[in-house]
Amino acid sequence: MSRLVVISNRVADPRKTAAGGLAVALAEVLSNTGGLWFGWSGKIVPEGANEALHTQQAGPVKLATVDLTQADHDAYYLGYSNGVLWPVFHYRLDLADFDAGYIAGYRRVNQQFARKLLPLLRPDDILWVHDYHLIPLAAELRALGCKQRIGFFLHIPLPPPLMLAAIPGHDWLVRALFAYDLVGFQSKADLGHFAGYVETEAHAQPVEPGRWRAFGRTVQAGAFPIGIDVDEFQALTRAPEGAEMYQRMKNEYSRRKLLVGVDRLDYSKGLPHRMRAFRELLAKNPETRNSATLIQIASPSREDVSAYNDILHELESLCGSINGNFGELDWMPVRYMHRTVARARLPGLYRASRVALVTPLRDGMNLVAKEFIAAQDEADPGVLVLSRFAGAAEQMREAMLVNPYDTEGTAAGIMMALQMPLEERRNRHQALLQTLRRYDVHWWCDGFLQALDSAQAEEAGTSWL
Ligand code: GDG
Repeated sequence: MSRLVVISNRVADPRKTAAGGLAVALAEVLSNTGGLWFGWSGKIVPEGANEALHTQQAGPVKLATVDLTQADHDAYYLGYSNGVLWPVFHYRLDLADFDAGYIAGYRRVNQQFARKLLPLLRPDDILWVHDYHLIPLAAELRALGCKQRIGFFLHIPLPPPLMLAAIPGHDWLVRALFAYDLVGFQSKADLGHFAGYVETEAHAQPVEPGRWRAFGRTVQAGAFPIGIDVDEFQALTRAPEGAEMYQRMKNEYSRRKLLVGVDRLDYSKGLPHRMRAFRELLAKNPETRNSATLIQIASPSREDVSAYNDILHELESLCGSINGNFGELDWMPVRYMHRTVARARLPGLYRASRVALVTPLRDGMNLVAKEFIAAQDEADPGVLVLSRFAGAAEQMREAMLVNPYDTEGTAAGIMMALQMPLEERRNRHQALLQTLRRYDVHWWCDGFLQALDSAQAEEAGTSWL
């Protein structure tokens, strides 16, 4: 059997729990198959001291990491990945900083990754590259003679063609995708944007369904919506820490309905919009005052990117004003935490909540929506209020779908969720759980790897860069 090699910006020890969607999913995949996981160590070292390769065996998985210099980190990670690709791919052209130096650093780090990874590869390895930090990695590997199968999965959305075309060098970026044997997206909408872009901007021809020809090469692309490990998450819900958290929350909120939000503090997650909708709910429905509490966990993220500081201040000011205006001596409407909560405690919190607010302005998928459904008590389940702009909305049609830009509409959706009769809650939950089970993380992983395995071998002799 071929060995699986996973490459992503950050590498996490699969024996420990992680807080990011991608890390959680990849740890899961690799602990099942074994293999090699390659990426950045998370360390920044002085110029000239970044040649070392660190390796470590973590159960069945070998971890291999490299360090970055400050200049590389600033240009590749903060600059191009999180200052250009993240905002534009989340439809925020206004937040993008198209500094010309960033792309050079992005390309440089992808070249370094390719050069350091190549000697570790075996001829029959299958490579799976993850996310926007590493789009040109296959092209760099191919330029060095790598012949192995390489797949790419984009965890974040792909924007519509004209928005993608706003990125200086966008054609280079998309051309780089054609060095992969398979490109996977989270949703049909993202796949549609890819097809739209390559057909209009690159004059690509669809050669068969899901396969395009351009730049002298063909590429297979498909939608592979990521899922969670439902059994593992439910076991976490029943485990002592999950059960204890559930009981504590149930006791504390016995007279009130609990609403919950769990997000990285990121402008794509729509947190200020969510707070405005919650304020609208309290203002328009006096019966919710003193009877509904929103716990919002906003785990710290990318604090060295300036747009993240702005969102932090906006959110803090909104939470403060809601509590100031509506709070009473024995009740605060919002409990806001700018901290990371231990993973073992999340399922209990989800299960004790009547409503989850998952209202991103744009999101590749959103795993919190799926975790919330998995953690519910089937006899008395809570309701998921879900943004139609989360990739998850394509699959989770029985959630209470809302438009987060519409404050009144979202507040009305939250109100309906709070008042939803038991039978309707059960019916919706049952349908959602069934989909969640069918399209879980194993389905995602197996589906992608099988498609990669059968993706047609490519002609040699293409010039990559
Ligand atoms: C990217 C895409 C896509 C959050 N706060 C805490 C915590 N979390 C965990 C959640 C969940 C994960 O982090 C977040 O996953 P999401 O999917 O919601 O979002 P991103 O991090 O933006 O992930 C996303 C995903 O990749 C996978 O493809 O779905 O669209 O943006 O698992 O539970 N975990 C702990 N403490 C926290 O405070 N322990």
